[in-house]
Amino acid sequence: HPLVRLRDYRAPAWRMERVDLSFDLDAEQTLVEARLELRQDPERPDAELRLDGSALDLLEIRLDGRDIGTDRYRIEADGLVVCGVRGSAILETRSRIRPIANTAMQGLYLSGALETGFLLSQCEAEGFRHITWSIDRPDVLAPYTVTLRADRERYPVLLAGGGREAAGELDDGRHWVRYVDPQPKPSYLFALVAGRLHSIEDAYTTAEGRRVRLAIWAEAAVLDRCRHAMDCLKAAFLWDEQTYGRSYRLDAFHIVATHDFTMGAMENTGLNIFNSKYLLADPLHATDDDFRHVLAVVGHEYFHNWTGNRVTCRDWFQLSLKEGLTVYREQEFESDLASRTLRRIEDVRSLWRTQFAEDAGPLAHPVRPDQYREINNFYTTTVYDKGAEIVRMLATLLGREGFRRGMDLYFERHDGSAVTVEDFLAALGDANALDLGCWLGWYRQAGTPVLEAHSHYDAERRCLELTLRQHTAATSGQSEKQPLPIPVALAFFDQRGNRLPLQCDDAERLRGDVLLLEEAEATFRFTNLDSSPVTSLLRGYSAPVRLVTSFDARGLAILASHETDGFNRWQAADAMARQAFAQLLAGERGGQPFLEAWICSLRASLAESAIEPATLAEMLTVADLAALAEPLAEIDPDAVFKARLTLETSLARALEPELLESYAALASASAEGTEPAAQARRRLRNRCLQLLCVVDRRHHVLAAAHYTRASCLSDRLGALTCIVHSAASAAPALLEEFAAAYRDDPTVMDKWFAVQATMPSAAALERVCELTGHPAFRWDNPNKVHALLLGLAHRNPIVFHRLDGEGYRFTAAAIRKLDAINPQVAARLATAFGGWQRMEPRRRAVMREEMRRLRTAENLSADVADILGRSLG
Ligand code: DPP
Ligand code: ZN
Repeated sequence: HPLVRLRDYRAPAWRMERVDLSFDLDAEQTLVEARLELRQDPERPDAELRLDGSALDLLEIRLDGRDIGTDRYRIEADGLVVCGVRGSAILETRSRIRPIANTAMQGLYLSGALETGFLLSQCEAEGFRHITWSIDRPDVLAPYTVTLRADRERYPVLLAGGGREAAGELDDGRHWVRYVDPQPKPSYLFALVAGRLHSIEDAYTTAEGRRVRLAIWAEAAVLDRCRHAMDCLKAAFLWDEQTYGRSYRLDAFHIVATHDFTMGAMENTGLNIFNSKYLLADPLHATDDDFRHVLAVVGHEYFHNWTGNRVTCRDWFQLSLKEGLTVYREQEFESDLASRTLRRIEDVRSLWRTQFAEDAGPLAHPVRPDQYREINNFYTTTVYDKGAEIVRMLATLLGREGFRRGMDLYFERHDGSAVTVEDFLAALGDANALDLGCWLGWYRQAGTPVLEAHSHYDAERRCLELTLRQHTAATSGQSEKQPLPIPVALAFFDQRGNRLPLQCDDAERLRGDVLLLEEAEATFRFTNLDSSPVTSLLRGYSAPVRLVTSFDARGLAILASHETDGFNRWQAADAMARQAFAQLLAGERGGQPFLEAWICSLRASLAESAIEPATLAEMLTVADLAALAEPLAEIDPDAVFKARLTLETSLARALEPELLESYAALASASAEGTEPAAQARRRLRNRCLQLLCVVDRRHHVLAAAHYTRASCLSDRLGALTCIVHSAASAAPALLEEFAAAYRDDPTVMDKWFAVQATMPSAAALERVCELTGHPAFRWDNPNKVHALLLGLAHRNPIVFHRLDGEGYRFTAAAIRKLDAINPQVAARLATAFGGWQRMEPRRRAVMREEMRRLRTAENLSADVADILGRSLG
């Protein structure tokens, strides 16, 4: 694929002003008629009319109502050029596509078996060109009329975005339905679904007085599991009205669940399509985490209605404009409805282990990339999660009301158009009489800024000088880095854990509890402090930076017990654990002040009645291997594993009686409902059980009983994980029993695969290899591949990085096999090699060799070639 550059952007020479589509649907072959009303930019009279399209079998083509011959058009690899057209044109095409052969799942494809499955589409980012000829770019918006025709028996339900306008029967057992979506939209938001689906229905009356029909569609067998999603959907409608004053403006909102989806979900206007794992939830088939993920993703896709659909992106470089912003909105939605602290801890954990790693490796790119070869490879944690962090910082800077004013102006100015990150910053700035120009740096600059903090207390003058310094290391293609605006939320505590005043000499720069660092280095003086305070920095994780400071065990222990910001309380405990880990890794002998302080704090927290159980559960969860390895200059996975095991075992051993006591005290949690408080208690109880299983095999009996008595999947899976991951003798039998019980449940079987893929033992590789032949495993199903193969490559470092290289070879072979089926998924798997440069030399060499070999494979997709090319540099 050619390189596409942001700086080469030009507005389209031709636009589609209306799109009329009609489909004769069938899994084996579908006929697509497209009628496009096209208009040329009068400033560019010489621009040829070029339409995007690939793998389309063109049957007929008419220009302004007349057939045209091959002398008037030519078909290229990925497009169709019509010659000699000026001003305006009506182009009609008729083409044939083969949904059943579409294993890449972009465009129109089949979910499930030929006889029983259903047809659905996925168009973001460039899937529409696999359905018909069009101008397939996000800055071309048009109203759509869509007519669907199909056999009534085989495809009783026919859905598309917009309002259902008419329907009827055809004489040969077929029927038709017509949808009109009058609100201009880009082609990536087009969607259709056809098949035997069933729905649950509800309604929501908006603040603007519109009654919206809500429907969730799924296979009959799982319909009951859609209730939670329906509740979440109504909550999302309400939340966006209350928080942003934004209502839905169409008459119907449909969601369809499928097991066969490359992404998590898709926000098509009026017809969202969801991966089942983010939609279906009941206590027997979904974990508590699943319940929260459904809430978050249903919210996310709904919020795209305003941030993404009504205001869309000018080009794909601006992807974070909709994704970063919508992830931020989703985070706040979940935080308001469930646990704010838990969501924040989870987001930051994932940012550290995944985004920081991406930003430190050869695949690093700015939140707004400046070039790409394959846009599908830019649906990354950087674009999504770092993008969300930028929006969060802006919201912190502007305050609740200022941010809302800015968003109001953004919607007011840009509803119905395709815009850029600059437009977003301008709206937020203009609404608050601020120039936010320097914030563009966060979108343009790759790499994680390091924030160094040093403080000096002057007892005589009762003041503290805090020096903050920032720098960002060079990343590939970007050697010069600028200082960025960094909001640092902070608090001071005394030795007994009481809050101390926060009075800054430079009052201008302290707003509430937030200091804004704008330059490479600045020193701030805080006064009126009777003693040297314990400083709590980056409260709520106010900026996505790597904090470097001289930690002391005493200070961290005070924060881990007394910080009133739940996130920073957790962060203090995590920092102690990381310091202890570093000492263990370095093989330091003698006293272990951090380890002791950490255990002591957790013992006290376990005894505390006021602490939120979810926060406590997270404090008891040691960072995973990837998160612990991430800050290291050179990684030896076996050494990291060993040090982590020692750390966790030390904790579990020291707290065994307390863990047993808490476990027993929380006994009733299993049978409680799914509201956040009950979920949090179960989380804590499962956490206690996991630590107990680490410390002593005696406790496997407890885990076995936990499994048997479980009245929800969270507990059952929690127990299964404990047993399998601690290699208890009961593991094989229990795994078999679990598989027999959930054989027909794809979403639960995914978890069964994942538990085995993440077994902390080198032998997991042979097991995973064997599981690729299990009847429930399918190479053509992205969820199965995620659970088993990405589970191993991305979430099981000691197996992926086996010193004998077998983990790499197995994964490389899997990439080759998958690439022929679904290149997007294969490319995701290939990013596991992205961290090669920081591995110790032996593994580094093998990884590079494996990538080089893979690169020479025949028929490599553009997706995988792009990842390998950038990884190797
Ligand atoms: N469907 C994906 C998401 O919502 C891409 N837009 O993030
Ligand atoms: Zn999204």
